[in-house]
Amino acid sequence: MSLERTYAMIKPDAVAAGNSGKIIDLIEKNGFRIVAMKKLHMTQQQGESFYGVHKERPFFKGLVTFMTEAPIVALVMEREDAIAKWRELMGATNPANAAEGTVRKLYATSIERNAAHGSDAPETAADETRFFFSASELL
Ligand code: IDP
Ligand code: MG
Repeated sequence: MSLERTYAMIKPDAVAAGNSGKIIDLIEKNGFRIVAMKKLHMTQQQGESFYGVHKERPFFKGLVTFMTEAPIVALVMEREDAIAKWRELMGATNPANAAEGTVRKLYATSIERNAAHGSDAPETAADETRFFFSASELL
């Protein structure tokens, strides 16, 4: 058993609705240790680059507009099996399919405005962490 880190975001919809604190509480109650956290407003360039893997998808433009409309909370967090456990706690991308008690079931309002982001693999977790945090900010 070893500790793993993942990168998470509380998306603009959930921050604007005043749900950041409740989501951070869920994160801590589920055994994650917060390694780094900051609130920031993504630029258009950051949004396009962060979601570059989706640039050919029909929802890309709307997704970048959404993610840059207002501040997000960016987090790095640690526990055993953190990547899979955070994706489980977030719930399905479409809140209509998200399990009871998950972040997206509780706080998402659509497949786009779905409250949270989580890395999907160790490589993306490392890349996404580096995208927003310097090594000295990981505590
Ligand atoms: P994930 O966030 O559950 O990993 P991805 O497929 O990586 O889901 O999609 C990234 C983000 O793009 C989603 O969280 C959501 O905000 C948005 N998105 C995904 N699919 C759709 C869609 O069909 N319509 C609109 N937005 C979408
Ligand atoms: Mg994804």
